Amino acid sequence: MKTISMYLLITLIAGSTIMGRAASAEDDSRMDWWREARFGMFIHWGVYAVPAGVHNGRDIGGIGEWIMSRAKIPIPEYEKYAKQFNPVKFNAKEWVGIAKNAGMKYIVITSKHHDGFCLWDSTITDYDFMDFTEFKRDPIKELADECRKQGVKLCFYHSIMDWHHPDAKGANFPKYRDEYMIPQLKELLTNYGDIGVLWFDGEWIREWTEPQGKALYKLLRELQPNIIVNNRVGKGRKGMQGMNKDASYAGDFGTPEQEIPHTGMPGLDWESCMTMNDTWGFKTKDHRWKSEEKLIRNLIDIASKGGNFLLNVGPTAEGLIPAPSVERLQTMGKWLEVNGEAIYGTTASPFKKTPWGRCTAKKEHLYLHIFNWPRDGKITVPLSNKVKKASLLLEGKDAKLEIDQQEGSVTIKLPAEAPNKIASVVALKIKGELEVGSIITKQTGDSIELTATDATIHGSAQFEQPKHCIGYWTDTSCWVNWDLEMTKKGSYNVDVSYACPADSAGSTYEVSLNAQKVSGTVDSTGAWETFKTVRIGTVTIDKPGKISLEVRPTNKPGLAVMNLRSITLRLEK
Ligand code: FHN
Repeated sequence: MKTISMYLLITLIAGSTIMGRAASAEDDSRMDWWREARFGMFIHWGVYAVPAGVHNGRDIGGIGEWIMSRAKIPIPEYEKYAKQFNPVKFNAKEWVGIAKNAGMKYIVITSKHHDGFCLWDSTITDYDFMDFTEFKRDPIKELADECRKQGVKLCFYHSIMDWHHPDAKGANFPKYRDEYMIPQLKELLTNYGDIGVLWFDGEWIREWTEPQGKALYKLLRELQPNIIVNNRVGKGRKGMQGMNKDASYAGDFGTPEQEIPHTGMPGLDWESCMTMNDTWGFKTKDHRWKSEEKLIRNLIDIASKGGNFLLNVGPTAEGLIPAPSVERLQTMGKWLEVNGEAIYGTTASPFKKTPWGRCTAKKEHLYLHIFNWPRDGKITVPLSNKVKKASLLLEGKDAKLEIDQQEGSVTIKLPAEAPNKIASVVALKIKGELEVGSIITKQTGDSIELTATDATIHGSAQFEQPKHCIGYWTDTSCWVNWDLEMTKKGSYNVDVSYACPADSAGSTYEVSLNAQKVSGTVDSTGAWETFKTVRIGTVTIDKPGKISLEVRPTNKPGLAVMNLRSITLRLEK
């Protein structure tokens, strides 16, 4: 066995930075299949499927694959579960078929999870199926062959943290890394054909550092130049769950886990991984399955923000993908059979706001995924392009839809009933370069409410979904505005709805429209979640028409300016 010195590698690449997005166009084309795929299957399968959440008759809380740590099971005792791991019902053809029929284009399987058990026949350890169990098969080899046959990309999850290996902690870590982990990764990248992605995890241990991650990334690309590697090869998780926005991390894509970042990660590749119930590894007693509606809408939501969806299954110790997972995947596959063109190879929505659902884009097409079927039978999008054709994607023959094209907007007339209650897709074929306008909030009564959802944020603040506010407003150069249309002249009170805890209070800001300005001071409301409305002044509208209202911070003594929920202009009586 040849040992590679990581220190040598680190020295060689010292100072170089591997960005979150590949540098050259040629290098970037490596990502093409992955960006086209949009949907993959995560498989968490290992010894933990044997206890399946129950140890010594006790239900162990938390995620199933952590049972060894959560129940503090000593290695020799855990190895007894490994000895029993005999998945006689494992059938690679069936697993790959389930993924393929679900419309998933790649499979990421746990070659080794934190418990250290290896799913492939490794010559570097006996702690694998072939040497340690009665099973005496190499499921990774069987999956690799089957994936090739069925045209699904095989990818490996691999845990840097290892609870089984004696050297994987403390001062001996370099020995584990150089004599165990790296040779094992070499096996995985040389014996199983082309591998799509190496998906690292367990990188948070203190022994692992960003320079080691960068060196490892380089080595993997030498072994398989086209391989794609997630950001957890380095310390990519820091900050917002795997989304390091400074893009100076090793790896090719960000890995938000169990969440969909509200604004996606513009300019970066990312993939949300998610469980179907509350565990990654199989647990007999976890029946909290997400609905088909939730899963399909998550896939759409992620695509509309420019990301991939890696949806997990946790097969049993016998080697079966649980029936509730299979049923959900079948439904997703059926939805994709009809609507797949609106997901595969698409990019993020060009619209800021889509109250009826979500939007994806691809070349000359925009796809409107309608979640909330409109009662008035139409939806309007702020689009200036000529629409050559509008149609509803249907099983069999798509239905052509009538449109009303005005300057800067297109209204699409819809049938009374949604063809699919979860999400129906309208495809718009447009002419020329995309020209999207902004949402204009129109006054309909004596007041006009400008909500956080409709705001345009200039800078790093973010829309926060559960609180429905503009938050993370830590930078005073960041400002927000709304485009609005006033229909009545008069004097209007300016009411601001916001939240701010005591330790961040005291910021000042200006609300301006036309040439008028009113200013406010942010007092404590008690918490970031406790909203109150205050009146900060009056402005005059001399004539009806379109205007822009802006909010700009002028001073920020605390952590952030405020959580801004809305601004309302109320006509004075
Ligand atoms: O600890 C693991 C967990 O068991 C699971 O594998 C997930 C999947 O992304 N990753 C880790 C936590 O971030």
